[in-house]
Amino acid sequence: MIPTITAFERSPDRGRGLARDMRVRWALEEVGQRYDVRLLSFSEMKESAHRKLHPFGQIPTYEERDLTLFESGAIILHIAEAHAGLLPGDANARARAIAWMFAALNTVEPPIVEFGMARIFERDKSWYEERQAMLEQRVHTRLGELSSRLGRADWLDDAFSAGDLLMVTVLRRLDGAGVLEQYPNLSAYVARGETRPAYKRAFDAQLAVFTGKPPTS
Ligand SMILES: N[C@@H](CCC(=O)N[C@@H](CS)C(=O)NCC(=O)O)C(=O)O
Repeated sequence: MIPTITAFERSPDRGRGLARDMRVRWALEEVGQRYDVRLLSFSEMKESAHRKLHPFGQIPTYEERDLTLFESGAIILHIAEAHAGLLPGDANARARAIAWMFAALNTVEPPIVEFGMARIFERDKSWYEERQAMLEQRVHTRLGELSSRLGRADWLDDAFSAGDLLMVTVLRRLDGAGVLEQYPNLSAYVARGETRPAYKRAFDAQLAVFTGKPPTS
């Protein structure tokens, strides 16, 4: 049975692959699993029919037979456990890859999201500049640490895993902020993720929703 995910009918990022359905699409493409997409308007996301799938009225969700999931990390963990390709076979390496999934969502994404949200919603506040400097510093702290750990490696723990998939999508949220560029190895890491064929297929598919034109790949 083909799973169904939900995505924005009209993504605020204009198809730049920053909405969180992108990471689920990418995971499905990596494991070679076809999927259907149900598009939702902002008002449909808040209706009770969708809240039965997602208590917070957000995207993405994932439906497969009698299973419904929300939270992109949980969805990707489920996909990675059900298919080969996103988690190593060795038990310890698998546990470390899952630790990187949590690190991406729990340690690196929060300061990046807060920094990004402030740039969108708080620019008109009198305290914007002062607070933004503090938020940017928090992002730099995490990026510096991540950059040191990655060093010259291609991926966070040997082979590409769901941990890298999530980390790349999280770092991409800094697109246009002029921050990631200060860490050449992290910029190269993101670019490495973006050149994966599965990434490109996922990106093209979500962009096609916005442009209304069929995907090129
Ligand atoms: N922690 C959740 C976050 C989900 C989330 O914030 N989704 C955004 C799109 S990327 C959304 O639906 N925003 C609309 C809203 O919150 O009303 C996850 O990783 O799935």
